Amino acid sequence: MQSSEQLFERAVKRIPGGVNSPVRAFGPVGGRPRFMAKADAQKIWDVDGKEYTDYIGSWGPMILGHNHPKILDAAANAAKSGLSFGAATPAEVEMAELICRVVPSIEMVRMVNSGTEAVMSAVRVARGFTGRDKIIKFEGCYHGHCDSMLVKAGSGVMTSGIPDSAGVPQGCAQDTLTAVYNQIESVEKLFADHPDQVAAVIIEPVAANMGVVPPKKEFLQQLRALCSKHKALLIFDEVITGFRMGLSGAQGYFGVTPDLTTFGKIIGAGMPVGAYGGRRDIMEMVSPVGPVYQAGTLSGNPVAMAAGLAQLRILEEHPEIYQYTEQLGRRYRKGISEIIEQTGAACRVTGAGSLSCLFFTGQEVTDYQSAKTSDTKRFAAYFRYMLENGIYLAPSQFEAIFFSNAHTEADIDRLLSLTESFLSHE
Ligand code: KE4
Repeated sequence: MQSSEQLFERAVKRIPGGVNSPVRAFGPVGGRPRFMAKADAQKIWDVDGKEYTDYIGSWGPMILGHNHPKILDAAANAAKSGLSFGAATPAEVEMAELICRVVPSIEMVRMVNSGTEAVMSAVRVARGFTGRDKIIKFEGCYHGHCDSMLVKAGSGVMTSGIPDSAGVPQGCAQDTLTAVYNQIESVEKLFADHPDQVAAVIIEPVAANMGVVPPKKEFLQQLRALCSKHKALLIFDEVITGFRMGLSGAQGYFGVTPDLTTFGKIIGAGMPVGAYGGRRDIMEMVSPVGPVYQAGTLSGNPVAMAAGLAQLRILEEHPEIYQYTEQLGRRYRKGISEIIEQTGAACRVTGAGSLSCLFFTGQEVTDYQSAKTSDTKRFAAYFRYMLENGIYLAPSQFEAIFFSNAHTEADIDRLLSLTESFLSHE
């Protein structure tokens, strides 16, 4: 097999940046991406045969680790009966019933093929249900790449959004308003400035795309109350937190009930799956029952459903997995706090459950602006040091560390000792 170098030389000629998703390109950390050949449990091997402990886990889906035998068997057996029919199948009913059983806020759910598709559809349903156009999102939260979510805060004078990507028309961006994470006042102001115009507020209940920024105490509860007061829908984007913070996700962990929820990642166990769901009266707006159109050739794909169901059934049968993965997260955060104390390093550690982040800044991180005070050059040096020592972290300061049921306490302790070595000598 060719080396990562050789493969990358070929890839860049035929794929933009040589990758099929930008974050994989190692842009912020320098060097060239490793091309991966195989993974198992908490390990991953590149095409050059180098072994790493994997703390990306495909960006969240691998909460049970890679190659769980029951998941592989389920997908393989389903594949033998046919890869896709474009017709209703029993597995889709099983999946819908399971999600509705374990996530109390969800009375109906529609399967799609990615988190982006789930968010795009949920936003459309919210607009169709309320008859309103504006959506409030939070600076630093990422909700996939649909046009209305690729919008950043307008300059101080502008309250409506400005495109955060070429190709997003102002006509679209202007209906997306941006608030500040953990600052309820910023949301109150947007509602006041746009009375009866806001269809929904969408939030990552634990922000994990600006590094990991948990919600301040009561913030989610305040957001819930504000949406109810203004008759706007509250959308929890649980593409990362869903089935990771617990069976009923962050909404169960924090005890806050959204009107709509989006899922991805874990519900597909590594196969392309997304979903959106919520209150029955809202979801019955969706075609073919209601006037909001949404469709997909491979939605509810039988192989993807089989893999996702296998993973969710294991999580439902073994909820102790959540105590274990949270304990790994706490072990990591406690260890890092002690290392920061001992070394005096200008770092902050954040996290919730099995999600964590090491910020290379001395400031407390509570939102996007404070996250951006991180020294990304220091992070890049840390990333390269860890990679050389067989630790595969997200190649960006503004992502998460994902702990899984396959990681061990010894893995965490090695992650901590290597981090201490780096911070002691940087
Ligand atoms: P996908 O379309 O990538 O399946 O999901 C989009 C999405 C939606 N909502 C949240 C909260 C998300 O984190 C994501 C995607 N997460 C990134 C990682 N931070 C995916 C990795 C990538 O873009 O390659």
